[in-house]
Amino acid sequence: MSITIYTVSGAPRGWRVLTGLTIKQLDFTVKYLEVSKNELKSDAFLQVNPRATVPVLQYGDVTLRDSFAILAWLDRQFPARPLFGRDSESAAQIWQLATECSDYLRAATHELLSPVFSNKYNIESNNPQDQALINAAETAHQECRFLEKQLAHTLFLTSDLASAADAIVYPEIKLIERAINQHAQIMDKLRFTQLVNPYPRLAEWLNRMSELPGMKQTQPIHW
Ligand SMILES: N[C@@H](CCC(=O)N[C@@H](CS)C(=O)NCC(=O)O)C(=O)O
Repeated sequence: MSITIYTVSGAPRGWRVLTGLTIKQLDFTVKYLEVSKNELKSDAFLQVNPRATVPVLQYGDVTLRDSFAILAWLDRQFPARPLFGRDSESAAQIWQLATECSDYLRAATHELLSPVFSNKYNIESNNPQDQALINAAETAHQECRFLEKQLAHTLFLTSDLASAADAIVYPEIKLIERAINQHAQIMDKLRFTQLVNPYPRLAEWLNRMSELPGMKQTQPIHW
């Protein structure tokens, strides 16, 4: 039996799962769907996931949607290299950071990066939409500061081993890095000139994560 993941290239929640699988060093196949071709709403995919969202995991008779559910299932099904720690304390620390990221960092990067990637801003105009962008950037900075502190004593976010928390945060920071590289002017105005300054530990962590074996395979196909 093999693991198949349905996702959209660059979709952060799908990328969480690809990262989790890579941390666990499991083999998997990816089926990329295209939003522009309405493939999430196709009859075939709605049979797989009536919510029309990615990621979805298929493994034999098992079909699962939702990035957290998939990561939790993977950890029970394949206990080696645990994503949720080996004891109650570390499991709670990992869940805490993972759900915080899902609640706060995901929202902040979405608010910040959607207009940036689609060039929908005019930062000089002082219109309310751009004020929303400035606010989103400030929230993203707040979350980056939080993660920078989190990395003060450990190689990964909750310990010296990569966990589900790292899998969930990784796509968000990669997307911020991508925006810094591709949309330097606007990101510079939003005080994201580079990641390494003012977030040196976060930048180092990003490299450490990117260098895990197999991680390149998780990169969005169009990058
Ligand atoms: N709670 C779900 C949310 C899934 C979700 O919203 N995925 C996004 C991609 S990151 C999606 O499929 N969006 C397509 C849409 O909503 O039309 C999870 O964590 O997997």
